[in-house]
Amino acid sequence: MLPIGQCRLEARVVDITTLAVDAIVNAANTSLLGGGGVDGAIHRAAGRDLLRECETLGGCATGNAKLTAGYRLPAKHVIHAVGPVWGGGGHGEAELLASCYRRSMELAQDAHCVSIAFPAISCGVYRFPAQQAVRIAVSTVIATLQQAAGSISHVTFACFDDPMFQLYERELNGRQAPPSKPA
Ligand code: AR6
Repeated sequence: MLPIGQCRLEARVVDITTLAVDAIVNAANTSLLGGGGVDGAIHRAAGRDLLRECETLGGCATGNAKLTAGYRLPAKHVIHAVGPVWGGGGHGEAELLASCYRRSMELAQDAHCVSIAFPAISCGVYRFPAQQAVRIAVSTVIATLQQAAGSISHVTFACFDDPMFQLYERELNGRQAPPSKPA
């Protein structure tokens, strides 16, 4: 658990579809019409009405995000973010991934969300190297929180497995302020 101002950041091994937060982020594709991985799990859990709303959105560019309702999910909203497909690192992948986290935080703040949960966007089918992706996720969320005080007071990084959780833990712990020395 890492405090940044009034906000707490934490990593958990958890199925993101079970979280009763204000917004969960989906690792979507540009069609926004569903797929495998976390996208498939979110659409299955939310039900057909989520797809119906997504069909009205006209897709989404890589690096951007769009917000829908959560329907049958315990989460109030879904923020569909489109991460980059890893192509070796020379195609703006890092900046596009950072943009996903920034846009998702902006949309969540605009919707007055207090709590938000992210999956490891692009780290599955899109093959983004996990360690670099985790560094980008944590640093971008922290930068967003530091730039503008908003509604968000709890950020969860939802990890599907323990190796991913360990990467987030190391990244979050590495940013803890060192304990102050006694005078
Ligand atoms: N809860 C939390 N994390 C999960 C869950 C879950 N229920 N399911 C998977 N993960 P991926 P991408 C983790 O492939 O790489 C889809 O077909 C998973 O272990 O879901 O951004 C879309 O439609 C991994 O760490 O997303 C796109 O076409 C992370 O979520 C494409 O995949 C992301 O893996 C997007 O690929």
